[in-house]
Amino acid sequence: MSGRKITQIVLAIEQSEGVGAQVRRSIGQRELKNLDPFLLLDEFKVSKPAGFPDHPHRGFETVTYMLNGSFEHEDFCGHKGTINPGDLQWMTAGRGIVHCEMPSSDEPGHGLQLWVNLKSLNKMVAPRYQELQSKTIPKPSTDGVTVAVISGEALGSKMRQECKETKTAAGPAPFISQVYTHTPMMYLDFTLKNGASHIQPVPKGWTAFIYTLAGYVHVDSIGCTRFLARPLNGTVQQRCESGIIQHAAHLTCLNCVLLISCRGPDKEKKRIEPHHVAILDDGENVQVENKDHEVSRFVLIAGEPINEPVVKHGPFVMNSQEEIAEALEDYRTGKNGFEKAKGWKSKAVSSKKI
Ligand code: FJE
Ligand code: FE
Repeated sequence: MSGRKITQIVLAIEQSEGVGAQVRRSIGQRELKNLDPFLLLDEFKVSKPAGFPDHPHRGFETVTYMLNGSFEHEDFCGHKGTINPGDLQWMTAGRGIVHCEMPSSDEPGHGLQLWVNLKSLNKMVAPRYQELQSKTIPKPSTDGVTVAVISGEALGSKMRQECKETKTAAGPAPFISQVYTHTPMMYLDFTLKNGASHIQPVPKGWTAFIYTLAGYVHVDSIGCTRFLARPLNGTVQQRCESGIIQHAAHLTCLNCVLLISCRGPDKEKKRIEPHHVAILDDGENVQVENKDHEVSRFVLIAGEPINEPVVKHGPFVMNSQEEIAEALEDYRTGKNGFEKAKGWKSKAVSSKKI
């Protein structure tokens, strides 16, 4: 059994998106663009009247997971609903969706939005929604480890045994997610109490990462190349404890960051702080451990690489420049899936909520 190790840790940088909204972007920021099949991961915390008014998507799926507060959505086909804490919306944009995503609670809407690529064959499928309410998401728990199983399977054999013993298992195993994903994927939301440790199987060959929400989590790392992204107006607050700084460079991205990579000892456990993404190397499983007093909360996301060219232009993600030009033209003229886009305005926008 080979355990996966961290190869890179990157801080999610806060930036403005939509209208007046702030997101912490991890996957999709400059240092993390090639994480096939993942295109973007934003941790959003958005209060009214800010939000993400009418915008299109084509060629991928958006997965919106609410942590706190609520979001309302509405699309150009009249599909609408509310995503409440613990609920999840798995939206396959396919050939085209135009929609509006706005906070609907008085407290800020706080959650994660992941963009998962679709392979060429599926880019133009009909749009589809899978909406999971928190109460339908399995949340097995054992030895201080609780997992919300959004996609994939966790604590499988152990829970299966326990269910049998207590004769509570009726029908399909309750800890396997009911989500259908075009791209084979795992999406697990972990809560680890102090001292809890867990070994999670992750299919070999899949791209995998951890994104931390609260507390700290320890994970094995290889002589880790560590990218510390910090605003330039402050000094670098953190250094690779025992590492040698190999390279330091200013990046000319929008909100200028300082990038440092360094090598540490060849085998050690790294402590990951909140709002960081930790990229894992290949292997059959990953060991996660909470050695601190605070409760540790993080998501573990993995997926099978698509291995096709990726051409991204804002909300359109296709395989070539030509297909991007087609998407822009289809959206502009209301063709090939964007028929209902012509003249459509969400209620939120037309009633000038924003
Ligand atoms: C988008 C700019 C955007 N992150 N997190 C450009 F802001 C968006 C967009 C979002 C988004 C929405 C939610 Cl609910 C949460 C997000 C970006 O809607 F799609 C493009 N193209
Ligand atoms: Fe959207």
